[in-house]
Amino acid sequence: MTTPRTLQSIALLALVPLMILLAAVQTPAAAQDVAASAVNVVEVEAEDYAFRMPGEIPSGWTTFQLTNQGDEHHFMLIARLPDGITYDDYVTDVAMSFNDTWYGLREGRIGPDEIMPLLGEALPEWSAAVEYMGGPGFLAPGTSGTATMNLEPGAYIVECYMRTADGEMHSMEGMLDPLVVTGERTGQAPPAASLRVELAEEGMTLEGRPAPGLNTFEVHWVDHPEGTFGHDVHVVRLDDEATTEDLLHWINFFNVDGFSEPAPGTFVGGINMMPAGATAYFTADLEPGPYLLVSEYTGAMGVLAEFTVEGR
Ligand SMILES: [Cu+2]
Repeated sequence: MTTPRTLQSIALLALVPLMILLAAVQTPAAAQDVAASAVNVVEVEAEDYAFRMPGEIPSGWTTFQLTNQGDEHHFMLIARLPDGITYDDYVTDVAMSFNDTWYGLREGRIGPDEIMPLLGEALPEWSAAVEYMGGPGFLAPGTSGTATMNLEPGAYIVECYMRTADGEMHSMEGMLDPLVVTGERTGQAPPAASLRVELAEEGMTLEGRPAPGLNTFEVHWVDHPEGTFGHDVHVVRLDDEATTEDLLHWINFFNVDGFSEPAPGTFVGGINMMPAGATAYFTADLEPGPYLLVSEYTGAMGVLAEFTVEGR
């Protein structure tokens, strides 16, 4: 499959400031696991526009089960804040700066090539040390999926930045919440996976054959494309009339008509970006038929893979 060249958008370079310290996964804390085989599932309900979830969870391997009870697609990006930085700092200094920049783009006051310099001036230095740590990817209304990541204790935020029909980011409408990860350990082991996705600068690969029903994907971030925000991965079944180009246009945040309903297909699972070197997991419930794996980040070629689920 060919990725349209038109999608090598320089606009996506805008997010470089936040990429700089998407570095190694942190060294595990010394705390003892409380129960070697426990499964720690954090149930999260997404509505238009709010997350319903606990405000405090243990650390270690954690499975987030996101169920979309709204009428729009939602996702849940998790990010660890640098030491000493609070939720309020993030809202005021990062989320609002992005929102101002988004308004400028949406209203035609700035072009995509102006975003990076503007954000570079607007964002505080500490924003480069925010660590994006996964979370369930896009899920269509009525669907549910999990993402499993190894989280260290700390102050986190969760957010969804899909956009409403009026062009407001869901994060600004209520889908931006604090989350505390405590020193207590979950004791959960990483799940078994029959499929493996590698996300690298040169593209995305899928090993294994997805089957009808629930599939567990292991995802490994080899590296992120230079000068980009970084990869995530989402499973989507395209609508009959939609093309791959429609999908890549929609999933580029800096296309003003993207990231909002109607989506060009049904997203059924995925995981948001993580640091290079990280490994994490997501599940997707699949029916027979053709699917695409797509990364939100379209600043580099080749971030697509396709597969077909054969009938039983
Ligand atoms: Cu949302």
